[in-house]
Amino acid sequence: MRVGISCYPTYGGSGIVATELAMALAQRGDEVHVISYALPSRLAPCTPRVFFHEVVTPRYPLFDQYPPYSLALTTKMVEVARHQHLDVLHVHYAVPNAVSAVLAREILAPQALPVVTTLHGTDVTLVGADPNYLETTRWGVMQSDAVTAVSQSLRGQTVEQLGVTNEIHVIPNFIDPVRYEQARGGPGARRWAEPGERLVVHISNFRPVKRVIDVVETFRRVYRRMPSVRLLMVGDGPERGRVEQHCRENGLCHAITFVGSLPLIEEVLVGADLFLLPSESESFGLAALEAMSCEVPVITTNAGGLPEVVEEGVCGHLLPVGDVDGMAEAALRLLGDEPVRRAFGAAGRRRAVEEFGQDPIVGRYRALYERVSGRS
Ligand code: GMT
Repeated sequence: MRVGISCYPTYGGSGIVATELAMALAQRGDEVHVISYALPSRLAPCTPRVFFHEVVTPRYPLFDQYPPYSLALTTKMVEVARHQHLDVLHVHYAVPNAVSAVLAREILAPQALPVVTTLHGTDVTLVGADPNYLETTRWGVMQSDAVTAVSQSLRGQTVEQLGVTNEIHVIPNFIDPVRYEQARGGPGARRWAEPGERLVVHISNFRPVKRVIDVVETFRRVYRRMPSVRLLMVGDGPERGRVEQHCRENGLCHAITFVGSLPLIEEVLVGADLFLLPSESESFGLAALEAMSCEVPVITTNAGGLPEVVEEGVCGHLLPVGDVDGMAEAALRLLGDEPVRRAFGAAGRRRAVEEFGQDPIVGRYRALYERVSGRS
């Protein structure tokens, strides 16, 4: 098939899932055209059968600081669909991608361009439900030929907050098991550790919803009772300055390493002892799944879709949002009991591969493409 995939290229989970899907489809023989305003960070260079199309939004004095990105995106979608003969256009993140895709479909008619929209989380819960975007987001979702959400929790929130009435298929995020097997031989996270140090890792885009101060507060409580522990903070974003300041104020700089954004996340997960994700809300929690797939136990919150990913008491612990004392206690228990910590890690890896392995999940997307394009 010829598949168009539109996504955000940055380090957010939706762009990662879209890019991994593009590469997996291409590996199986499909031709994939990725449409975005920059090259997605996860896209491996020179991947056969994956082609990148950059959305350029020209500036003009009249636009001031508001150039019409959605129109440039729609135009690029039309161009790519027309000249590359796309069978289907799959957009990741509803705002504004679903609206642009539906508009492209209307412009192209009578050429058929079925639109599949995957909802990822903040496109419903924060951005899409904002009154300034609500009507267009709902319209884009309702007009799509098929809609998927990455968890049951997100499906429920979409119905509740956007008021959409069309069918929403739950297709969870996935991991490529091989990727982590390949990293296992190398130093992984240990390259940032002193010999004998235990390593706790956090990965996110440092947005308020991730509650990064809770990461440090949890770690501070652990460090008080276990000084041979180090925190690796991976990623970047608006809260980074505030959290670095918090580390300085609490005299923790020597025990915390800010690594910045990294495209190969397995390189900071393999060899880590624990993963911390104290988010306020999380439709799925791809970073938690990636940690599980690297045999790293997860301590997180029971918010949103996280309980669908992390199994309480089996591969990690789920605590109420803001319960930094509880998270620290859970972390200390696991860090202090190596056989149990290892058993949690192994259970997480098993769950990641069995429930969220790439092949069956990519197959479900493909089946959806065949259905909407009338091939099945
Ligand atoms: O806020 C983020 O983490 C970025 C956002 C995105 O769309 O890039 O992530 C959302 O999509 C991910 C992939 O499906 C999910 O794993 C994240 O849980 C979700 N984030 C939130 O719901 C806050």
